[in-house]
Amino acid sequence: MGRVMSLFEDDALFQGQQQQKLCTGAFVLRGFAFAQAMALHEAVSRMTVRAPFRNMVTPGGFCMSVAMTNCGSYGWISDSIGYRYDAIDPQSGQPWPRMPEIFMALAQSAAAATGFQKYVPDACLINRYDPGTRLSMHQDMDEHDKEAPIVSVSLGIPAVFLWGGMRRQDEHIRIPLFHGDVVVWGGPARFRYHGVLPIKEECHTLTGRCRINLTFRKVMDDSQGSG
Ligand code: MD3
Ligand code: FE
Repeated sequence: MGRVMSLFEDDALFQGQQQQKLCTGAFVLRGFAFAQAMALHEAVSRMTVRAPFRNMVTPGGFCMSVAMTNCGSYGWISDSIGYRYDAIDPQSGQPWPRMPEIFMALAQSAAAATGFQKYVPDACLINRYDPGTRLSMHQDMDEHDKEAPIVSVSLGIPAVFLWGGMRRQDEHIRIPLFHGDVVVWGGPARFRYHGVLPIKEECHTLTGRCRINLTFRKVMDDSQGSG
């Protein structure tokens, strides 16, 4: 067992898949998306023709270093007014590209492998990290559905993920995330603070000099319908 592995509460095998349990509801599935990575990346390339990556501005007036876009019924946006989900891409005035079937299938199989059945995400935020970019510690609170997990998929060059507690000042651990890794964040784990350290300069055969992260979310809870 390496030092990183020893931080985990529990390691287990589920249908031959190495599964690291971070805490209740949070699981790292190493290489779960490896076989589909090229198809996922091609789907990202296609959707970014209509909805290009862009650097959004925070309500505090800062330009985010991570470039973002979305697909699905809703997309996460930030501007001078605040953070929210919207069905329309403000840059094009059009709905976000639809979620590709291969995205939905991967998110659902990762959720099912960690005990979250009937997961139907309605949003996928796509983050592009160029060398030196980072994501400061934050909580994901903008989704109306607080029960559904968030599923994240890492593609391309590696990142160091910071996994904290329920308060910003709580201790955090560092978790390396590599090409093909999938993480499922459900239950109480979903509201922990987290972030990404500045990305090191590296090159990956599929993505080049960047990391792409897909995060699947369920924005609307079932009582609200999908508009
Ligand atoms: C833990 N993205 O988009 S993915 C984000 O690597 C975000 O792009 C990071 O944090 C990235 O909001 C981390 C893993 C992740 C996503 C959502 C979470 C971890 C989470 C929500 C709650 C707890
Ligand atoms: Fe987040």
